[in-house]
Order: sequence, then structure tokens, then C-alpha cells
Amino acid sequence: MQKVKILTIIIIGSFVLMSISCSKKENQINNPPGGNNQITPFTADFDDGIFPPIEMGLEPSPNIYPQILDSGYVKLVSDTVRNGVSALKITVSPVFQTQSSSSYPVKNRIEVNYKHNNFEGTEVWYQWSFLIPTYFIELDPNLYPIPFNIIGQFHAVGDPSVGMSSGAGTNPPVALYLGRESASSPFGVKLNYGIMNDNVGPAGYFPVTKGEWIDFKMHIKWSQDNNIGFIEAWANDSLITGGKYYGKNMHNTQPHYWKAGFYRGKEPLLPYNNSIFIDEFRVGNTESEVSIQ
Ligand SMILES: [Ca+2]
Repeated sequence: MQKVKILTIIIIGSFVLMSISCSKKENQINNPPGGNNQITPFTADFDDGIFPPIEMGLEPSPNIYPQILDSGYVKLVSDTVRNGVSALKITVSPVFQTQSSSSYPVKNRIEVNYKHNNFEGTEVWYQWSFLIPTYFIELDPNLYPIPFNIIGQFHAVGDPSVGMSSGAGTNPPVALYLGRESASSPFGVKLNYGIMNDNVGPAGYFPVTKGEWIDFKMHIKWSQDNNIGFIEAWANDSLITGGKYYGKNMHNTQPHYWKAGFYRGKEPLLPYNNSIFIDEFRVGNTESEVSIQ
């Protein structure tokens, strides 16, 4: 696979975005709306050391950005890697708080974002490796029976043509919820899929063993049509969706973007930190282009 070491990542703490590039050359993926164009394969292996920011700062609290960098809540590590010499460690902390609007609860979140323009009609393969450390602190399932601890999601973008200034108020059409459904349920990830008020539901589940890497692979066709859009996904090469799981996965014509890290809510602000390691984020046209083996 052609390996293009360009990384465009945006770090969010609260509403803060930073785009960072550990690039060796520019790689822009530009698909015209409605097209079925081939995309340029992409790999973020986090092996290029410290990456320089190329974009940063959003309302309402841009000053939190240097806090993230200085405090090490997002950093490259060499002691826990899936491939190569380093991976990214992301740590959520009570100091990172976000609130979509005054009617929404305050939540803790810190994520890296990858923005690429996979427009409607595009069929894309994604691979993403992550590790939940053995010291991860779980929510009490008796207090929070439906954990809201999203470690990866595709987030919507506002469509000005339909009056949307941002993606706020939309749900992620693909989201990975980490936790337990009940005290007796296994620790793992629920893959939620669909557009709110229409077709949202669990599309798959897989257990998570703390301290072990999981290679999560997705095959998605982006569409606003229930009969065209689909996802099929694998965890460590085990199919978790029973084949292609169909349903619309776009709120509008604008391409969604990937976020990974922690977004936790539906519970009081938690007093502890939690970490996740990520490595080998890949995007391609075929399974072989994103295969990690
Ligand atoms: Ca790596």
C-alpha cells in the first residue's frame, strides 16, 4: 500500500481544535459531492515524533489548547505501541469540560480528530487500533447502566445549505461506546449506528480485554439513503456486524470526520483520569489497503 505519512489531526479539549501534521508531504483527499471517486490511502502511524500544529483554536475556550500540550494529556509514547516505534496516548481529565449548549450537561472530552472528505456515495475502508490499559477505571454499571463513554465516532458537519451552522445537535452515525451494559455484562464496545430519530441502533458488539490491542476495521458506504448506506466491522478480524448492516449514515451532504479519544457524559463529571492508546489509523479503498497484518 502506498504509505503517505501525512497526518492531519485536530485535538479537541472542550471546543478547542488544533490540527497537527507530522507530514512528509501534503496529501489532500478531495472527492466531489456525490462522487464515487477513489480516495488516496492514508496511514497515521504516530511514528514521526512530535508533530507541529497547523491549525488551532475554536470558541469558546481556546486557551485550553496549550494546557493540553503542556500537560501531556495527548502525547506520543514508546512503551505501548501496536506497530512501529510510538503510539498516541490520550488521557481524559475532569479539567477538560465541554457543553454543547446551556440545555446540555457538561461533559469531559478530549479527542484527536482526522478530517477527510469522504463525500456521499464514497465507499471507504478504515482501520484503527486501540488499547485500553489495565488501570482503566470503569464506570459503576449500577449507577450508570448505559455507559456513555465514546472512544471513537464519526461526527457530523453542519450544512449551511439547510441552515446548519455546525454539527451540534446531531448524533454520531457511527460511535463506539466503551463499558458494560449491566453489572453482569462483559466489558466491551457497543457499535452504535444510524441517524437519530430514524434508524439508530446497535450494529455490533465486541469484548475488550484491558491491556491488549484491538484492531478495529470498518467498511462504510456513506449515504443519506437507508438502502444504500452500510457498515460492516471487524474486531481483531472477527466480524461483529453479521455482514453489511444497512441504513442511512449521513445527516446531510457534508462529509463526517473521525474523532478518537474520550467523550464521556450522562454521568456527573468524574473525578478521575482515564487513558486510551491509539495507533495505526488507516483509510483506504480496499480491505488490503488498510490491513495491518
Ligand atoms: Ca505506531
